[in-house]
Amino acid sequence: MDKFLVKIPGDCTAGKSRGGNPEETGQDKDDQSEEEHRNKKLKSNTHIEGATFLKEKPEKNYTWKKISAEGLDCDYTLLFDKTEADKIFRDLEKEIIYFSGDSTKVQVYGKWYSIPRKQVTYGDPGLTYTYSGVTLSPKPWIPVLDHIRDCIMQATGHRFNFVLINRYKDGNDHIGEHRDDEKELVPRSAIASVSFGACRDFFFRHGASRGKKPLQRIESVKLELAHGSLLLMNYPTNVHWYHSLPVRKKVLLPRINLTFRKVMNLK
Ligand SMILES: O=C(O)CCC(=O)C(=O)O
Ligand SMILES: [Mn+2]
Repeated sequence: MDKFLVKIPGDCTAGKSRGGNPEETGQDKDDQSEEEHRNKKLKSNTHIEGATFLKEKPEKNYTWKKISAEGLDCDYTLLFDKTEADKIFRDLEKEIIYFSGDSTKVQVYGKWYSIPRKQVTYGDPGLTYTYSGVTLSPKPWIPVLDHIRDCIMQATGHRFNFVLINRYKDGNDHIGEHRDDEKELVPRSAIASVSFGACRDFFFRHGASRGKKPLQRIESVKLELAHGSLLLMNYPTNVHWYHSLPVRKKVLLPRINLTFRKVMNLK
């Protein structure tokens, strides 16, 4: 398989770099109120809420790397420095309670399998998410997830109402090739993928390049998702490209990935 490695700031070996302008990412907004929020945020970091003046956290500058290919549009940055990422990782390990029992199985071609990782969803009340034949109801938001969600909002202008969390105990745990194309997702919405713990390889493969006799030879895209990183998958990435986190026997440490999504209430 032909691959190319996208060199990204703060990858598994590199140091952390900051600076730059989040406006340069050029991501589309699918919601006008988000756009307004972002414009307001840029004009001033002080706002009025009721009669109280609240000082928002100082704006951070992020160094964004654009990752693009035919039908693939992603933005990558280090969202948290090492100290903060370490603290969040510890909090997640303490606070997140993963699904057990039937919710830990997926259906593939009619057969049920245990997933090779732990999984759970958190989100706004009333939402549900069907993933590989399993309908997942979210647990209510908790402070550590609110904090990550707020930081994503600050960095990207996107507000998410749902998060799917995957915990990979070591390099044997993995996720197979798939697209995030569930019917509950708001059409054309971005997905924000935040990672903590072990740095892992992450692959994108174009749909036309899959299978024994691919229709086209489009180079795969390989990323390394670092501790504290954010990968923003913009439309139409998940229409054309499949992604996976393969087994890496040499990885001995755990990793937690959170994919923040905009989910519709289909009831
Ligand atoms: O662990 C990752 O980086 C990817 C997780 C993922 O693709 C998913 O939850 O849909
Ligand atoms: Mn996915």
